[in-house]
Amino acid sequence: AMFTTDPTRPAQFAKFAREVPAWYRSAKFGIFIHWGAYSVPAWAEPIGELGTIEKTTWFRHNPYAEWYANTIRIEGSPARAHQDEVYGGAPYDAFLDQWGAEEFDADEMVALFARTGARYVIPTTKHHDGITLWDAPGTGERNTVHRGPRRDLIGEFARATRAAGLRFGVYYSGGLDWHFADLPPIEREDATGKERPVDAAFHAYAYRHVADLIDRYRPDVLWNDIEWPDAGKPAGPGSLVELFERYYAAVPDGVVNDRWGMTHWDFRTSEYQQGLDAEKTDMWENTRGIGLSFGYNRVEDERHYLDGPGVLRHLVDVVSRGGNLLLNVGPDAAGRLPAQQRAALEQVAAWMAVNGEAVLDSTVLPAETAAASDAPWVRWTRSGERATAFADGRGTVDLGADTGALDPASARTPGGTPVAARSEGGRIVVDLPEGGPAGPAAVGFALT
Ligand code: FUL
Repeated sequence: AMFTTDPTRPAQFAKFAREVPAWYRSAKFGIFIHWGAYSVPAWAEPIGELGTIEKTTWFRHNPYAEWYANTIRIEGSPARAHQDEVYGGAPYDAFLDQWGAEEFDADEMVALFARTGARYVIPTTKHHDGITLWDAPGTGERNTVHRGPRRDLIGEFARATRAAGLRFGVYYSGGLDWHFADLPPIEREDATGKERPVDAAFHAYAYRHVADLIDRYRPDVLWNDIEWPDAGKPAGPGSLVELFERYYAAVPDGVVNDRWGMTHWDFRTSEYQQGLDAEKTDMWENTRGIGLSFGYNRVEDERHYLDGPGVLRHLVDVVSRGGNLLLNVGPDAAGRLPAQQRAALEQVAAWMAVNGEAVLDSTVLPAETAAASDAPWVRWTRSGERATAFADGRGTVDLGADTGALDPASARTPGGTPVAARSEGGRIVVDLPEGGPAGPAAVGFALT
């Protein structure tokens, strides 16, 4: 079960099957950063979570602000009307020049990430708009080093992340590039070939980019998006097989995600409510924004954003089921984290300073020992010889365990303070304390 071998993968990728490196398996929490020219208009309709909305509606009213360059090309879409009204229908690339990043301080931003307990950080190096955040080969001037910010933003993130003691990964859109090929906008789900570049020329272009990212930044995670150009998949010189060889030679304990088509992966991914089948597999990562978008969306407010306790319930839920959470932030064009996102991360940081040891490096507690429930909201993790319950709410809460499995006398907070847990009819209950950092209450029990 520790191996990612899958018999349906093509033979040329079988040799990459390996144990998931321990650092990634136990990391549990990472931060994703979507930052681009789309952070200038920063506009989308916050209609709901991916996986809950029918696709034609989704694309026309796309809540992902980083999809702006696609949404404004859909005739009659509200985004097109917004672009016409506010920007006079200006070309998308004008946003690259308006993207100043003048307040961006990688060390300051990463310091907040580190305080949340996150173990890895992954910025977008090229999203679907094709603009690279480093001086990528073959992009000419269309990157952040030559236009807009005039900085190697990936280099700044990489240095700051590693200086803070965190792992550094890269996101790269190998499946979509709206600049490389002039293809129709995506309006429905069946984007295969017609809207997605699949040919040898795009493979060669994307290959050079990812190889350059590997050589320059030695990323601990290679997080490709959507797909990989089909022309690159057969074995041979300059193929995707060689790209993976190059990657593992450069970063032996690196990991790659599962969005390279049916080729190779170290872990599976789910996104909001989409792809939840991935969560039945051995190693998976859920990703979502704090709100309903990855790129900053100025339309969003507290109705769309999770607050700190909301983020923490999601983190604990994912971790209790064996996954990692890759929580996204979307800086504004100046390079600041929007206030609601910053506030949520500060609440996460305050809670994790006290309770993080029962989340990070934890494993799944067998359901025979204690069971999760939604009413009351209770989740469990295992850390060495301790089982920890996370419970939301106030007053007397049934933790879903009986006294035959766990001893209420052993109940402690993660900090070691005894908790008055007791038996009610053989079930362990606690009276949740008032106060303390906002977020689920954590109560640990000795495993014997
Ligand atoms: C999706 C992309 O289309 C979104 O814009 C975002 O990057 C997300 C993480 O992956 O597939």
